[in-house]
Amino acid sequence: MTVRWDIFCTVVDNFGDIGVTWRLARQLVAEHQCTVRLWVDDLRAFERLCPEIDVSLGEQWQQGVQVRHWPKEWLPTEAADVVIAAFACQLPSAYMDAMAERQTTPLWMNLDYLSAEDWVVGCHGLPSVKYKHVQKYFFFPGFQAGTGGLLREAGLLERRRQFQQNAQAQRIFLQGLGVDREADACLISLFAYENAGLASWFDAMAADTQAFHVLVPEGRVLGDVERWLGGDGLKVGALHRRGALTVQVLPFVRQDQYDQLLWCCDFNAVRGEDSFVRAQWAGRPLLWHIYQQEEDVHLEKLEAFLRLYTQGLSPAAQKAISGLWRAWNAGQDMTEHWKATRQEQQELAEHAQAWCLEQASRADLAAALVKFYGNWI
Ligand code: TRH
Repeated sequence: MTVRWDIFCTVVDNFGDIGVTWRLARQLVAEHQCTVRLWVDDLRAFERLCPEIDVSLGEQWQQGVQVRHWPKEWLPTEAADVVIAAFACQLPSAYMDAMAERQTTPLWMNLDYLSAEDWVVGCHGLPSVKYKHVQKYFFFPGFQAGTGGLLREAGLLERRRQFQQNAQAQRIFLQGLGVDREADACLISLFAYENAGLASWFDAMAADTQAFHVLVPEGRVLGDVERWLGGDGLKVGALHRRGALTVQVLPFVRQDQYDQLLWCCDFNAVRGEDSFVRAQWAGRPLLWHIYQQEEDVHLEKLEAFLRLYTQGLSPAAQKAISGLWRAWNAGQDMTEHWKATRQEQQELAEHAQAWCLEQASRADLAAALVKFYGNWI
């Protein structure tokens, strides 16, 4: 008998909530033979990542996952064996009753936000609140032993390695997006929130002797890019050249294509949670724009990650990458930090590979969830 899972996702903003839950749902089906319903309240956000989604349907199958539109008026539904509330979303009260009424009590978990902070290890797997006799548990993704790990599909790194070794496959992929890569240009992807530091970073690249080609998928940072270009209307595909820098806006691609984009690039600027993890699996140096939270709590998360990530780097490389990330997240001048990062690029590139392998030596998040359930029953 397959285990039935219900994953609940409310799209708060952006694409991280649906990005993470969609990835998890597919993996549970493909690799663990689970039966998965994914309840999503905003199918339009989902459609951006997976264009096959029909936003008019209450129920549809996508890649083996039963996708359910989470209606405002909840209809009576039988609870599953395992229930995941992603990012502390509130389940419908009638569904919680259904959980409590089940003959076999389901395992109820909150899939939390990703953080490298130390306290995560102590809290992962602990009981949280109870509804009637149904106990909820905290499940924390993370980078350290003792956490729930990171989402990583089976064979991902092998697929990535093959793609990165295949210049022809990369060329075809990029051409499909309208990108012609010049042989000596450093290719950079840029996915970020609005950022006041962008102009100084672009200035630094434009003034360099090395050529840069920055690919910007449509999104929130485009306003800053447009301002830097002097109000040149940005059209998808068009090339904008300033000195050594070429800027090109890309369409927002489907989620699996975004991986390939990261794999093609020498350096990836990413944000939030899911793209941040995917850039790590790309094995290339990265720049993280963390999701801003009230009272600057995100800055502690940034520092916690930097502490882990920069271990083993030379002091110069450590200083360069930490300085770059801090400046980017404060919207400050990037010029000197970018220069320093360029100087350390060889070491940072090797380090990105080593970090990726170290993280991949741990159990992935889907496997850890399945194991948690196995231990629990
Ligand atoms: O969109 P985000 O900023 O999401 C954020 C964060 O997850 C944040 O932690 C959370 O609190 C907030 O949402 C609500 O960044 P993230 O997490 O990287 O998600 C983006 C998703 O979009 C990811 O799955 C990759 C995908 N993507 C594509 O599919 N195609 C694209 O072209 C791009 C640029 C991204």
